[in-house]
Amino acid sequence: MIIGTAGHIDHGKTALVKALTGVDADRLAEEKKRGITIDLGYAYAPLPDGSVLGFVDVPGHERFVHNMLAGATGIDLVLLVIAANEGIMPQTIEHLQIVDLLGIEHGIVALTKADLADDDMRGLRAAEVQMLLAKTRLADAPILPVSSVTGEGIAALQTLLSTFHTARERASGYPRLAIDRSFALQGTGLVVTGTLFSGEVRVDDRLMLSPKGIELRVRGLHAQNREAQSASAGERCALNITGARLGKEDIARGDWITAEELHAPTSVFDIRLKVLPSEKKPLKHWTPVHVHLAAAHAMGRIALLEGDKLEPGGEAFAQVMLDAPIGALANDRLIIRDQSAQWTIGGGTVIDPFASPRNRRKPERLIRLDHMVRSTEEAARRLLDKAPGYFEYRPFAVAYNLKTAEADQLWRSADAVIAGPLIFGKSQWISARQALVSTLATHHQSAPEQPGLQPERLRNAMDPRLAKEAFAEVLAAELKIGGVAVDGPWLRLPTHVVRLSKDNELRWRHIEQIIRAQRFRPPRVRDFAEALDIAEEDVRTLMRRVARMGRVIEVAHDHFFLRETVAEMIRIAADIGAADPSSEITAAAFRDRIDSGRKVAIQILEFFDKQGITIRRGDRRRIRPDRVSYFGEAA
Ligand SMILES: Nc1nc2c(ncn2[C@@H]2O[C@H](COP(=O)(O)OP(=O)(O)O)[C@@H](O)[C@H]2O)c(=O)[nH]1
Ligand SMILES: [Mg+2]
Repeated sequence: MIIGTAGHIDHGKTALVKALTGVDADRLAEEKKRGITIDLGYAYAPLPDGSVLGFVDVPGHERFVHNMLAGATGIDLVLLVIAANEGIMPQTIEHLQIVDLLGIEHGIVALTKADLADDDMRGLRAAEVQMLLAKTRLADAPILPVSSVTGEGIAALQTLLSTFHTARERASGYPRLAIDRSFALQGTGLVVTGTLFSGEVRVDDRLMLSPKGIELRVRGLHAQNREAQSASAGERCALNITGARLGKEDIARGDWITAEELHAPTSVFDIRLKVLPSEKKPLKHWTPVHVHLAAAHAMGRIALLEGDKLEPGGEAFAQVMLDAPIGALANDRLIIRDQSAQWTIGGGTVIDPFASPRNRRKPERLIRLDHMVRSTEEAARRLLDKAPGYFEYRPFAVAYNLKTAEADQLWRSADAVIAGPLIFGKSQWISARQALVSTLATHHQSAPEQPGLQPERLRNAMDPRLAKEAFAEVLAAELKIGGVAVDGPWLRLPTHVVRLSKDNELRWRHIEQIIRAQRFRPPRVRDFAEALDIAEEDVRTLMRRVARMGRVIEVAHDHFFLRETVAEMIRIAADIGAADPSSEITAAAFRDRIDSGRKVAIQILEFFDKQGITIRRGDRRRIRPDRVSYFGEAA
């Protein structure tokens, strides 16, 4: 278990840690000289049962709240120190607010310097403290008078601490350690210390310095101040690390050491934000702030997602936009302080670590965030059950720090369908596929002359409309089982054949008779338009439709031949070639055989060239025997 001190400067935090552990946590020369704590201090106390209590001693001066914050994340229990002679002071309140915003649930209040207070004073302090704690998570925290000078209450406090055993929520998942200190040791090399937030670290593990993304290996480790082969979530660790591209200057407080899988730097993330009730003014949209997350500290802005301001004591979804990326995952706690780093505005919990400023205030986005403000299982279930019913599963697994096996287990129990990079709720998947097929069916019914719909048109016609990636997966699944067929650029149901409308069917029958009778010399579109007294454009559209049905071929512009006539003309060309000593097909011979004009004969031969039925070199043209039945059987 890790215990952190909190409280106003000079109230006896460091003296109390020394009384409990024998260790003077003020380690810097300047700290010793000035008698104040500036940076974090660490101390350990072995317990009779063999376990070890770890202490993080923090500075109480308002100027060093950023250091206090780096120490306060990752603690299990807060030792709130209040001097009995002075009582509640500004940083007592700020530290308590921070601890409460960080979600730390266990605490003990040490009324220090008890030797300087009589019974009346102690009673008064205890009453004041109870009032202060009343609205926080620590409302029921025990209050204990202690003195580091006389030793009063120290043994009682030790006993109380040893009875606290808190279980870590995140023993599972990949390892993630928040670095609060780094240094180089002669003969050992690089050492980092910090709290392991999740998972396990073992000697020889290959991990990553994040967000910088530098690979490293664990050469050795200490857990709770003892040499060990492995450390688990909730323990303070010192890791001896090495990496080909890793130098001391690469490592800073606030960096993470993580499994490669969790290395996912982010500078835009959505949070559930609480503004402290003690704030004087509402928090405005786009306020510049300092953001503290685990041991990291960054500058950025707060975009409010619900309304343009958030009243003191209020809570809402917000988006954090940082100047530089950090490592943040779902459920991480963060504290925001004002731009000049003078006071704490509020804090919150990361909901979606990989957000985007695009459409951030859209209702769908807020609903999605609302689904995600829950346990991992519940979030997954809601995202899969409720519209749109699909999401990218890899970022989700990273956000919630799920190992592959843990994620697979979750998807199995949610009865979900994995499709490419997406995961769909079963019923959402089924209904999306049905919607795609039925949308096509509806289209065919209302437009029997159309060959089908192009993919993007189909996507837009669907209700509800799927996002592009989701549509692609649903379509791929239908194509695979043959639920949908492709015709060039068109999608259609496999049963769909282009049919002419009644009017067009009548017109076509009339035209067909003429084309058939004229055989090698069919009239052109313009001729039919005149004969039938309809617009040229309408004849052209009709003929193209009939062409798509495979009944006629547009040999030259606006000049359609029956399919079987084209097949017959290919046979004629083949005959000419066969009869010629050098297999040559001349335009003159071809014209004679089809009894047509020279211009038309040449157009037909050029059409054959384009289709690869004949090959033309210079003036010589030959048939390709393998293409003779390209247009089917002759009449
Ligand atoms: N009389 C008395 N003085 C104390 C006690 N604990 C600490 N002090 C003194 O208070 C001053 C500040 O103590 P320190 O532990 O550095 O406070 P911190 O700033 O909260 O870490 C020092 O001069 C200590 O000697 C106590 O229990 N009784
Ligand atoms: Mg101190």
